[in-house]
Amino acid sequence: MSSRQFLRLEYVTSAESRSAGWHDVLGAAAFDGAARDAERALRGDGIDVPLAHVHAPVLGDAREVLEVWRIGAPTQPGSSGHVRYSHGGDFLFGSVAVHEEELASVAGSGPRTPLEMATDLVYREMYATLAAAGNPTLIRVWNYLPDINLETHGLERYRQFNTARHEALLACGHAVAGSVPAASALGVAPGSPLTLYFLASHRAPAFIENPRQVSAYRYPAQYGPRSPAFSRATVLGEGSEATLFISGTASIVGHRTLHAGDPAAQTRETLVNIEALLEEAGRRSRTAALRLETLAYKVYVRDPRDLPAVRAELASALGTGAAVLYLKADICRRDLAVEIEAAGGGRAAE
Ligand code: 3EB
Repeated sequence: MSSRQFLRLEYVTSAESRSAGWHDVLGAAAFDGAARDAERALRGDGIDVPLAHVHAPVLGDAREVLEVWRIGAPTQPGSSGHVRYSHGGDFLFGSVAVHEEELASVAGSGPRTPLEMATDLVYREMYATLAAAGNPTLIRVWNYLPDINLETHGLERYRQFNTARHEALLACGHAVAGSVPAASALGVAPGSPLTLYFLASHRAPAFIENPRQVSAYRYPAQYGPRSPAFSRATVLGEGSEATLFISGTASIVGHRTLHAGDPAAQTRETLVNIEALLEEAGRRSRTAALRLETLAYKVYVRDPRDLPAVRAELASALGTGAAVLYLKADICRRDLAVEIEAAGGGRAAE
């Protein structure tokens, strides 16, 4: 086994990923219409790599519609329930998708909504996968669900999701505050399945909170009956080997939304939040190598008409060289127009 493994994130086309080879790809996510292409490329090459299909349209002129995670070491695929996963070196990547209608027909669904049942199922299957793999620590989870802001059964669907996630974590014996993974939760195309992908590591990360924000797991009850169980960021490793995972970050200070109706100002506030997380993560992982320019970004924009304003703010903060993928997705609060996540580290710039 090589002495030091790295986790590298790239946004590429499936042709680019194919020419780089699949041998050390731990997992990938495909956006919008890219999934079929990617699936065909993988099958054509006889490759078994977990591929999450995220039903969010790519905005702007990007052709890079595959998010690829490489580890620089061989990987071993597997599956468990609805989860497809790959294990390699210190890392595990998994992908799982479940249609709520699949579960709605289950007899005696009781007091739970279809989304709550789907969330319960995917979280339990994710934790079962991790338990069977020797219990690596969950460091990053991406959650995509349709109609995130729609109210059904008397509760907004994002809040239903939070309720079920919180209860599944407790049921599986996991913390719901403190040592919880970094995460994103976004609304995707109506009719698409609840889709998760996740990264876990046999090395424990540091869990990072933002001093400008109330921890999401301490949000007051006005945001829903169960608080969202995620950390603002996690960081693996130290010094030049640190890899940072920044959760979906928005224009929230304390627990309140700022700049409702002003996407440019929301983008600036979000970048201030990300800089605060970089400073915290740098302190915790003893490095100055984590900088805005060394990260790769996913930017979720609710209304595509806001793209020029959002993009202008990012260009002025990051320059034009940074890797940024823009996606159309609904943010989990109606008054939020934009949400930004990021990942990378010293090695990402290589
Ligand atoms: C926020 O700060 C914005 O529920 O997993 C960001 C990242 C948000 C993750 C989640 C929600 C989640 O509260 C929303």
